[in-house]
Amino acid sequence: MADHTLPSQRPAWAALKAHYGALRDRHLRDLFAADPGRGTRYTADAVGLFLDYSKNRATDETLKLLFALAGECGLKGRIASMFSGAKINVTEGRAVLHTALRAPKDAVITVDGKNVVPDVHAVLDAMSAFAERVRSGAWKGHTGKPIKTVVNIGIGGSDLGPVMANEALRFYAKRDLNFRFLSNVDGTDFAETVRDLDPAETLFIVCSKTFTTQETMTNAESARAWSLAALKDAASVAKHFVAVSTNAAEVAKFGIDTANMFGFWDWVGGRYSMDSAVGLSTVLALGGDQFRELLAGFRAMDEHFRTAPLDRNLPVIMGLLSVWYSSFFGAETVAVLPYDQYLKRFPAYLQQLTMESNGKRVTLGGASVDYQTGSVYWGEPGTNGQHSFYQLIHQGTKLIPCDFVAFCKSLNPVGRHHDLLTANVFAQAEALAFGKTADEVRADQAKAKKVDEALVPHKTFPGNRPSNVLLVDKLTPFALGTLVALYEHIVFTQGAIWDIGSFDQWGVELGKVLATQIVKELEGAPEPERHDPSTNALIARYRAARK
Ligand code: G6Q
Repeated sequence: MADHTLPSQRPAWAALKAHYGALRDRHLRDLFAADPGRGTRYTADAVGLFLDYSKNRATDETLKLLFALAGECGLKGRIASMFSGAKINVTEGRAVLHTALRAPKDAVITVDGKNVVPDVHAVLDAMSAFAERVRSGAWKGHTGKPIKTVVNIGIGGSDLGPVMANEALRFYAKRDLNFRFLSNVDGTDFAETVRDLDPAETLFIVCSKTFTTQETMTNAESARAWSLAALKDAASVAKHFVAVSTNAAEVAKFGIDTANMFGFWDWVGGRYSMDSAVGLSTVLALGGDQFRELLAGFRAMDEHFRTAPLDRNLPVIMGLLSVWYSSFFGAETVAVLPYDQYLKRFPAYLQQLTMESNGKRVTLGGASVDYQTGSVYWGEPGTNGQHSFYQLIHQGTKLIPCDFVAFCKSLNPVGRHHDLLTANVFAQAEALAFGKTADEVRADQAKAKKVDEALVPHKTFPGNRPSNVLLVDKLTPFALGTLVALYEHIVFTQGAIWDIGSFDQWGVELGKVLATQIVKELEGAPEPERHDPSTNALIARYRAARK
């Protein structure tokens, strides 16, 4: 029998609550003054990522209690369970094995008695071979021209990872192949995506695990019509459309040759799928070898997460600290601030990974939680964000823990740019933690001979705002793999402590069902009102406007 004791009923939780009372009013300035060694002691280094977590509102006692909570919640056992292929996605009765997508060829991971690793590698090999043909120009479109533009049609987990990876690894990509990503059911997305493309040189990847998602299938059908209008031959579909899916029957029905279908499995969740066949656009951009480098990065972090002691385990440390802020300090958000322009879509990618996974209000056993769970993850690349929302993080009334991601080396060294960029990371983390006291403001004023007491409160920075700094040598496919896997396992750690199901997403269902009904009411003959008064009135107004 699974133990469904609420984590809030566990001894370590009670101890943390008491400890929170004692620590709440202690300032990071005092914590550093009392323990200068924390600046180098509260660090961890693994698989090329260096984590400085010293600017967190935590002490040795906090960490001891958090690790005790992890022990009481069975974190280690849960990690082992995930890696073993156990069906830990209980509400869907599925294994959670994105880690198998990057397992080495000789690994054995069984689901329902079958080793899944050979199938993973067979798909990888097929993707690499296909990518090689497209990249070399050997794959020809219907009129004999090579492919110039690849359009990935997908949404959610079948879009956000590929988009993020396309941006993040652009430096390594084949530049004469263009990539576009079509996701929104808004016709504008379709129109703007294809407006200047030549159908004879365009390859569509219809990327959908289920091959039934309304947005993706609507876009795919419009793309097929657009392509056929120019190429005028049903046989052209096989040259200009390939599929990424688990649903061969629907793929064939659409007219795609199932020889050009790249499969994956029900044990890969959408938001954990960028390193499965969903990454086909990434393989096309990078080639098979560099995609394997990305997978090696994921795998290195997997091994670290699975084997490192909890107190040196990056995802565990970061996951536990985020629980500390969310469930004890009541912090509602986490800002992820990558100081690398290539990572501009990383926060958007993490939004889905974190919030679809841990936006849950009942435990695995179905009991309502009595603590805060998943945080709102958000962010923008630095330094742009500094000139926008950082004000609120520094001087607003909300506590917003920040994750800074920085690189020691730039992929595009230009003059002093990189030192300036990196100076800003360190400066922001320092300012957030230590702030500026009223006396320091007064001293500045005295020095400048511009004493103005009225301005002092406005210019005071309270500080005591926590952050992590992740420092990486440089952004490579391997490094990106480690970073994504880091956050996957942070999410896992949080979910394990909160005892919630991180791998289902029932919350997206209701809106989908209602939309399917409402679209009929928008397009068909008038029907009797069947919704609440607000929805009925909106439907009537839209119908009247469309007449
Ligand atoms: C991810 C979600 C969701 C999913 C999309 C696309 O974890 O389940 O974002 O990826 O709804 O689904 P399909 O790939 O089936 O089209």
